[in-house]
Amino acid sequence: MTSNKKVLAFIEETKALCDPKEVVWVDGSEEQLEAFRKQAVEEGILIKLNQEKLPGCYLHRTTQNDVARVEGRTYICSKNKDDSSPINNWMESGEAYDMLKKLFKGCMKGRTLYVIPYSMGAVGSKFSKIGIELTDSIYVVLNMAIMTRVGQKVLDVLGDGDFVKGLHSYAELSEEKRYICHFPEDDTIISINSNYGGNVLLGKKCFALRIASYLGKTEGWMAEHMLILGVEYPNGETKYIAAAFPSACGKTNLAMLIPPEIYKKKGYKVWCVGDDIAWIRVGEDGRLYAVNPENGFFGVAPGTNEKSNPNALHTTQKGTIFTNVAYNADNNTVWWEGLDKNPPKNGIDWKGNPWNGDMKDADGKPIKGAHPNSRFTAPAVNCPCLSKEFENPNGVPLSAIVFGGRRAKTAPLVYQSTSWNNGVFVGSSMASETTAAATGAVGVVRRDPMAMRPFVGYNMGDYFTHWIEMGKKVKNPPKIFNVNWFRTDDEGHFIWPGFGDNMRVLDWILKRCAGEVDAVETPIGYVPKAEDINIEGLEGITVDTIKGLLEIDKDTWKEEAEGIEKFYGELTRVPQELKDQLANLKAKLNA
Ligand code: GTP
Ligand code: SPV
Ligand code: MN
Repeated sequence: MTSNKKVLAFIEETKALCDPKEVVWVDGSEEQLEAFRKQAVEEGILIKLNQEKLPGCYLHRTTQNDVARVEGRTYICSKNKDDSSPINNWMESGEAYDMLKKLFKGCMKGRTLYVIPYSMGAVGSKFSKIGIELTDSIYVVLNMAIMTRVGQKVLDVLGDGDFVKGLHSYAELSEEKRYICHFPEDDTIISINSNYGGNVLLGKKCFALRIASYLGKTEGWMAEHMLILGVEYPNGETKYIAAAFPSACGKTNLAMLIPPEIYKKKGYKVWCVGDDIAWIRVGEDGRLYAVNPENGFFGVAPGTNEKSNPNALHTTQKGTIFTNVAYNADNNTVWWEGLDKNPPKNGIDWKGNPWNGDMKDADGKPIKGAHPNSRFTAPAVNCPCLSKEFENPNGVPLSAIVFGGRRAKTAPLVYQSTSWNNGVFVGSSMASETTAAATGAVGVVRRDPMAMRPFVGYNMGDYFTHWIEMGKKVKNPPKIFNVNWFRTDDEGHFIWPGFGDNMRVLDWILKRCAGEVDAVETPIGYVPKAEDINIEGLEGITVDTIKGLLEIDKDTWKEEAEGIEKFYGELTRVPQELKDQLANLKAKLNA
């Protein structure tokens, strides 16, 4: 498969340490993948679903203690502690290698070691990066084959070159011995005792964000937790937007948005370039260009339906692996909360227990059929709104960068920053309510700078400085905005309809970028005039509703500024530019 000595040495070392019974190279051919699927079904790892309704689709259930990213057990390992962040877990590299070696010793006895050569980004593009993941999990192999470009073609491009090393074993799936360790200084990722998503599909958060953010800092580009979408105008011109929202805060939904009727009628279309990760560089024309390094979507299943996200639903109808959703034994299909009003009568929940859609636990609470963080792994090519620029190695030029999170109060529907550095400040001070995408409490507000808190591979203060430095390199920087789809009324209901109607906010954002609409200056930035948000055809929303959604309460924002100051105090190396921005915000709020 390859004569790359570093790849061969990596495999030999791993064989000696983990003691697998055999080594199998993933060549990327459909025949081999089909054989893997068959084997996974025989071993009870996958359930083959109804091939008429869901061709090529399978269901997998994880163990119950392994259903989300584990931030508490995710480490950045480096020589010096301050090259990580006080808000991330750190281990000294040498110590981490020693600990991991003990855990990996003999862990693959009797198992197959799979070698997955994969490319993040189009194979052979000068901006793409190559990884080799060694794993004992056939589930990881089949998911990586959807999420990334895998196989011989990647080795051919790699030649004698360098790559990011990834070593994974599900070992004993022990929670106490679960570790996801990153060594940015060595281009290495080591993961053990999990078999779930972001913990084990090492090309995704581990490489494309944690390792890549460090590479970006060193090489002068950016790896960001952002969707990328294109808005096509009736005249055929397309403008691109990248948006960073924390996990389970609406990236996949926004990326695949279908415009409301009034926009569709005029000829507006939205195209998806990516739903989770953007690698961003300065183009020759002085603009920022973004590519999506992934090849598939690892999306949240619950809440996905024909109305909220028909494009995502359509994307999952073939060649998809569902993880931890409910099973319908009557027709051999899958179901999740929010899919439709017809849960299976004769079903099995994500834990593997009989389930009929109407069951309560000992406390009288409804038992869910699907885990709240259940997901689909679906090929990008299935997506009806996939951008024709998806494979473009140079990426798409960004008109706007958007930050956002889940805030029941505080953040208005949308506002624009006043400059690049002010936009970096807005991103750095983002906060959002936690979700089921990571283990731990749900609904707690925490600071999540640029939606990267769990994903920066180095010191957060240095990461902010890198953003400021990048701003100096772009002649025509994108404008930076913040959105919040999640403001609630007194009863806790979302006020803004969201989903497709978010197009109305994107419309304002792009008009601002083109200098076509005015705005109101406030202490936090530029807010729309309420009548400039198009509400034509929206039931139950008036200009007054929009006024409410755009309201900025000074006292709440004074508290917010305190919160930002406290957060900066928890970090090290926060650049002076951002401290100045904070002082400026406080002065304006007190004026
Ligand atoms: P990750 O894949 O974990 O990074 O999540 P994501 O950011 O892609 O979030 P996703 O689009 O999967 O949405 C997560 C949850 O938010 C789902 O339950 C959606 O139904 C809900 N959601 C998404 N967009 C909106 C919106 O505009 N309004 C409201 N109210 N909910 C939304
Ligand atoms: C996220 O949590 O942001 C995800 C899922 O996209 S995972 O791949 O598990 O990180
Ligand atoms: Mn997503």
